[in-house]
Amino acid sequence: MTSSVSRWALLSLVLLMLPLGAWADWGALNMPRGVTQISNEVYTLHMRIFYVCVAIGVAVFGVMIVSMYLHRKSRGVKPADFHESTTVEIVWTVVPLIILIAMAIPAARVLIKMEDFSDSEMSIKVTGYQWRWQYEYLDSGVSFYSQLDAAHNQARQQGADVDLAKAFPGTSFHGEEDVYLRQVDNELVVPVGKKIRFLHTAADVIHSWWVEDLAVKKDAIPGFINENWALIEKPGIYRGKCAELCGRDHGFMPIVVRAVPQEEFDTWIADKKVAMAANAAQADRQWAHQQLVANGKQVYEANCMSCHQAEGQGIPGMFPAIAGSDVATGNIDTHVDTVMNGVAGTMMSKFSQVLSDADIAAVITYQRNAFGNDTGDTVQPLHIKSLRMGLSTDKGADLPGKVASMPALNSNTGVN
Ligand code: HEC
Ligand SMILES: [Cu+2]
Repeated sequence: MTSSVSRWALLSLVLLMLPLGAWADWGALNMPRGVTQISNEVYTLHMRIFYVCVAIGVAVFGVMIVSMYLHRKSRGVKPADFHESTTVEIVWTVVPLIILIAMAIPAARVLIKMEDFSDSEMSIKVTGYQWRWQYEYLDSGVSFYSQLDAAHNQARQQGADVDLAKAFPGTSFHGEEDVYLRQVDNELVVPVGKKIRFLHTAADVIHSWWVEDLAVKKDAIPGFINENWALIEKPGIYRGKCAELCGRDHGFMPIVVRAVPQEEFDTWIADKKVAMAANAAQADRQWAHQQLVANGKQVYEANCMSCHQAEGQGIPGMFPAIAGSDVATGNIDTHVDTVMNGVAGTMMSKFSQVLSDADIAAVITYQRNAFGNDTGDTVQPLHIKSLRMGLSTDKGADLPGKVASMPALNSNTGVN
């Protein structure tokens, strides 16, 4: 008898200790502290309120358990039959009220700080698309798109838990295996020590820009502009994700913020401007067919392959094949229109805003000459540029002087 009791006690002790294992990972379970002053204040507030809740929980359940134990039937306790106690009612109204007010004051203080956009030193407009982010540095005019890194995107097509090294023996993930599906092609680079105002909106459905370490999370709603700000003190890479169920691939629009010292940021912005100008200029010259095909292959792999597949074979019933496609081997205008404007109501999205003229021309030329589509056709970037400007195509060829003075168009590649 004694031994069975002690065995039972030992077992309970072991069971009680099991959750201790979880303590080791408490940091991963809890809200992160983050790297901004606000994120630290949010964290402190969260912990304070958490401890208040724990204290209330312990007090309420403690009283309940103790009174149930002391007044249990087997002890022969007679139930009291009193009604209405004004004192008790006043106490249990006033005490929670005081606790609520005591919690609301610091909470309101932090919330007001979070909504204070005064004195921001730079603004970045963040637009959500299915499934990429557009970043526009309003102070310098630099703008680009950021989407799931192509290598990661390819890997996920093979299944969510592939061994990256095995799946792509030749591909280098730059040691990024541990950030599988959280890597982007173009990072959002920002300076440390500057109050940055973010303006959030979306171009299709509702997205939500969420970077935990910055304590920044705002819905991006078409037709609305939401504000947010962050002042990052420590250089580093901070990762986030779209926190809205924004469509089939909503899990694949990661966010990567790289905070760098001011001088490094200035160099980066300057390089970005040069690259954007170079990109815009590329639309004004005639390209060799082979060059377009070569560039088009890269654009295809980064932007189209996830649906239309590596050999252009598509996925029957979901994504049409490009190999032998009527569109990719037929009328060029239809092909251009499909890529630039998408097909409404399908997964084929509009690429005119996402890709540069040079990239659109290249990918169309590639599709018309790859996968056995031997049309021999060439589509020049100037053709796309003219279309975009509402000019008739055949005049495009003698317009380089005119178009060169137009504002630079957004571009995605060549700017890394
Ligand atoms: C998210 C998936 C997806 C991506 C990415 C995508 N497409 Fe599509 N694409 C589709 C779907 C779906 C259709 C069929 C639309 C329809 O129903 O007409 C399509 C149709 C097409 C067609 C017409 C094919 C035919 O024979 O009907 C072309 C050409 C095309 N896409 C080119 C591209 C190019 C170029 C890119 C990359 C810049 C691209 N697509 C990226 C999903 C995608
Ligand atoms: Cu989204």
